[in-house]
Amino acid sequence: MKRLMTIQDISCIGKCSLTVALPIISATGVECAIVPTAVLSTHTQFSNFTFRDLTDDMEPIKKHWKDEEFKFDAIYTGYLGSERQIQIVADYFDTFASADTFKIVDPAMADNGQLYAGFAEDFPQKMATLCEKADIILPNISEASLMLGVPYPGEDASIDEVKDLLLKLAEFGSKTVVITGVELPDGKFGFMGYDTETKEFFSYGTEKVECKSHGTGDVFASAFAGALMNDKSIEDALKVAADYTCACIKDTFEDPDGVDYGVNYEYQIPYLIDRIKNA
Ligand code: PXL
Repeated sequence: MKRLMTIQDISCIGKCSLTVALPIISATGVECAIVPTAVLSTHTQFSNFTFRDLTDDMEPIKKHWKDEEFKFDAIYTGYLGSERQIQIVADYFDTFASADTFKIVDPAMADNGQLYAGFAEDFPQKMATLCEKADIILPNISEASLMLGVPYPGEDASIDEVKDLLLKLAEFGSKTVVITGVELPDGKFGFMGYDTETKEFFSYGTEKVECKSHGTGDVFASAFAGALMNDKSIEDALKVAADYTCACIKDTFEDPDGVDYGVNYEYQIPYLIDRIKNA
């Protein structure tokens, strides 16, 4: 069985970060090792959330795993709990990534042009240094523009604006750069990417469901990681992730009991597995 390490927070209620990454990645038949960066009572969309920073636990976990000589097929990072963690996560990459380890950085820190509560203004520039170590980065439009220090073009950024962001992100050095949450022609909604080796742009969209929720970026990145570890190509794994995320959003939208703080990723796990195994 492949083994993936994911480094992100535990939002105890919120259907994001580790509470979606662990079940989704495990369901795809991949061992999911976790490094929690912080424990929050809820994600930061709620008011009055508790926050316990776990930065001080990350070095000892790394040391123990190094002593045990654990190996990983992929490392996937998401929401980090402090600026100091950026260097620690970079050290995780240096310690555990071999030439065959696929490194995914989702710089989860902003939406709608705004940093999530608690991050200092210079956090995106620091996160950009972590992106330099990744094989693929998966920012949304807000995270891309904040890391680049350019004006936020809005959620309805044009294709040319997104291409411009991708070319600038490519200078960080990842082989593949992807921006999620992009409005595509014909009313579709999805991702646009750039392959720095072929120098080609690519994109894929699903129907747009008028419902935006926290955690969809984490659902997308987790499904991508799981599909990739099941030997899908990068582009196919991204498409599976987009279709699965759309199915989760639709499911939530149509569910009278759906919550407004996260999506019904649970009900759609059979669809994800079917996509990975059969298409
Ligand atoms: O990536 C979503 C996310 C993850 N972790 C925390 C968050 C959010 C989004 O708001 O607040 C703590």
